[in-house]
Amino acid sequence: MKIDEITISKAIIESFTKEFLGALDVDVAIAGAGPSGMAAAYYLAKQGVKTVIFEKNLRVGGGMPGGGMMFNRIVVQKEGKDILDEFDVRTAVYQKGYYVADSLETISTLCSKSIKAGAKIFNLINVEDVMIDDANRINGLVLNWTATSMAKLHVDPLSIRSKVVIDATGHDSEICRIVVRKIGAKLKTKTGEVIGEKSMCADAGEKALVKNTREVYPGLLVTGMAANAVFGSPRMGAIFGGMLLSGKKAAEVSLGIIKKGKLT
Ligand code: 48F
Repeated sequence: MKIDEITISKAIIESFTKEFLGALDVDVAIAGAGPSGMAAAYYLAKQGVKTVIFEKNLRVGGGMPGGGMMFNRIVVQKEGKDILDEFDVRTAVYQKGYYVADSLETISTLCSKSIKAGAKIFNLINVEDVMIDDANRINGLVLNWTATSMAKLHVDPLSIRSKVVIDATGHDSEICRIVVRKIGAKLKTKTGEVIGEKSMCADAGEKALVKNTREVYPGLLVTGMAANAVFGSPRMGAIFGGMLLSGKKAAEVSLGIIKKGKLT
């Protein structure tokens, strides 16, 4: 068989376009393909929930591949290890209660398993705004190519609709900041604003993370480091159990919102 370049181009364009069209109206749209966003996507997709992630970078993974200060290892506690076991990611006991994993094995497995469970992940797409209904409830995302934003080209975006949006954008909590800035909305935080993360305290940060994983504005959930940043809790560095547990909880909360919506 002689390989034809145009057939390759058609295969890519048609396959991508079909998948992108399928992502225009979903149950859950997640901004950010870091560990928390991909864990959330995995647990949602596994339950048959139509889930899509938009990631602005070329590669998925957020802060996980870098491990701690570029030593590509992550640490998890017992609860995190249980999740890694479920994903079939290998861990080694370092000492009682501390488990070490390869950050690249972990992130590539999270990515692979969430896609195989049915989640769609689109990289190189920046979430630049949210979509709102008449009551200012968030009901979708506004997207543009990252390259367009980087080049500061004046190109209008496209929009997708979703029942739930999850901000999984990490330390910057970009989606929550957009909501405060553009809708003038009050978040369900003490100040109504993004409070901002506190300095490193791994124990307190990990403990606060799952509690902070919740609906912060109608239609908008926070997960991962974005949750601690929004609610003013500490950062925790290269311990990642909380990120996985937070993603799992974000999936459960989303599911609850979707089910409630179906009843009304
Ligand atoms: O930062 P990130 O890994 O967030 P996370 O899931 O995990 C945090 C840890 O990596 C680490 C930590 C552990 O203790 O503190 O920082 O909470 O992943 C966030 C992803 O969101 C993408 C960003 O490129 C990254 O891959 N992202 C950020 N803003 C946008 C976005 C945006 N506007 N549109 C699309 N993707």
